[in-house]
Amino acid sequence: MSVEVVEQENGVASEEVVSPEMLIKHPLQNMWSLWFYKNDRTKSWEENLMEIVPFDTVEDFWALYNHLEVVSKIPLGCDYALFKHGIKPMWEDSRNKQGGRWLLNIQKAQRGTDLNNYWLEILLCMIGEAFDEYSDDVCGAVVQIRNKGDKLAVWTADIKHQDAIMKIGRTIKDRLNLHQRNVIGYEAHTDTQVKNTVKYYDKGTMTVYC
Ligand code: MGP
Repeated sequence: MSVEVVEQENGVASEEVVSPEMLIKHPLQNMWSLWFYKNDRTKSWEENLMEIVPFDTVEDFWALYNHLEVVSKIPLGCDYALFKHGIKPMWEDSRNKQGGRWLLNIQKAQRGTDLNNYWLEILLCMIGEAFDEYSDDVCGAVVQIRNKGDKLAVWTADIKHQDAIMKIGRTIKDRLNLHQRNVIGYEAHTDTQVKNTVKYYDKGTMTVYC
């Protein structure tokens, strides 16, 4: 127990007993940053990318999450991204350069039903380090609101780390409890930049081709 001095309405200071749990926030293993991509055609892609705020406790995560618009309500063409603090949500960052992403295409009808839950579950997987010994391979996650269909992606550090990639992909699939119709595929950022070539593919049981 600790004692905190509080000032009462009449201006008189008095002491109140506060339990330690009320004072200590619960630390996360990593510090994370939330980013917003604003779809402003007068600016370059990089200029549209804004870091909102870093956080490293459970309480600060929820304060931020509850303060923000849910993803299904942000404007078309915009993104949210959550990355480990210090990694920018872009291909060019040195910690993304060798990597790729698990990509989940969301059907239009799912924006109103599944998208917010999927994004929250991915956020919780990330800050909760749900990928066991492979959590270090996770760089971040992105959700994109698009007319042609929304997209969710988890970015990993290295396309050569096949065990990490498969564990991360399976965990996403399990935690999101994906419908059979939601197929996820892994692609290298170098391929995304020139146009999508899927390297690992999920067909019920996740099989690999590359
Ligand atoms: P996008 O926003 O990831 O997907 O990329 P969208 O809008 O669905 O378009 P599509 O091309 O996948 O059909 C759109 C464009 O944003 C890309 O073609 C790039 O010009 C730019 N862009 C996206 N990312 C993730 C990056 C990045 O990491 N770095 C740079 N320099 N440009 C990027």
